[in-house]
Amino acid sequence: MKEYIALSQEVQEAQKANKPIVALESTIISHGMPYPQNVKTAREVENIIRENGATPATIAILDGKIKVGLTDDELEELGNSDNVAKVSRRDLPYLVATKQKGATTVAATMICADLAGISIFATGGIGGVHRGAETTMDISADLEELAKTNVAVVCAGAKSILDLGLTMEYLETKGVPVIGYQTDVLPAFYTRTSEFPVNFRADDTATIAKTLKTKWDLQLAGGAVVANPIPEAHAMPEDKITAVIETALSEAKEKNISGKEVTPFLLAKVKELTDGKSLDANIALVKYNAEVGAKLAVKLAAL
Ligand code: PSU
Ligand code: MN
Repeated sequence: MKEYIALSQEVQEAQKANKPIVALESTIISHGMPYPQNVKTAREVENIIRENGATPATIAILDGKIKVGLTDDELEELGNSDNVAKVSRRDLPYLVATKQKGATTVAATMICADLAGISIFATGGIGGVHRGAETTMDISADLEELAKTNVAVVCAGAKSILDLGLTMEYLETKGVPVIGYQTDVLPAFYTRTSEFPVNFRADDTATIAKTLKTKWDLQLAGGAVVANPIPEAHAMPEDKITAVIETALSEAKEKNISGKEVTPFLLAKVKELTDGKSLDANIALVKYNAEVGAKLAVKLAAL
């Protein structure tokens, strides 16, 4: 295993000292935000995790290794190159074997975090069941990973580029708990609410930590979604974002976008159509997820 994984100095030290660690994905850096905001945000997110008592571990594929924790130079390299592959479960071995640059999705980040013994992961939003999936079968590998890999994902729910109702159904079938942090309903990324209730509400991170420990003690394999709404001050007007998403979806259809390109295409369109306002919201919610993720990791490590 050592031949494939390289832990940063900081992550190694945290592990030795039994300190809480929070995993971070890199698709959001390479395919979710433009340079240089992506690198700046990634650094700020790492610092928020440190300020809240945990150690950040940004995960990516570089030099034929799964890197768990990146140096400043590696972060820069990842955020400022245009030949970085989007890596999900199926892509991981090929990218490592051929020593290409890869940014990990939620699914791949969960796999790598688990290999490194990290069980809390903070990000923006998860992939899910796409609208029209009953004919396209476009269902993110993130959901299958949540079904089997023991990592909890702190996120702002999922964007309504997806079918949130079908996403909730899929998670239910796979036995993945969706825990609302201080919310009764699934947040929809840019907005704090959706019409779909979460499975459980928890108003403090201690309750979530205890639930996760119980799940894994009982050998109920798989992760959990910790759904944390975007802070009120940064939320976007619902009618505006709904209209933008409709436009993005119809353009994707017109252009016959398919496979792994669908999500990045929709994300970029939404950003373009909101004149960057969606980017501000995106940055704010990721930072808040990092804070809650760090607090949760601290609580879990204490159990
Ligand atoms: N949703 C977002 N922002 C993102 C992603 C999803 O709001 O950056 C990224 C994540 O890395 C997620 C991936 O794991 O897209 C899902 O891609 P797909 O739908 O192709 O599985
Ligand atoms: Mn897909």
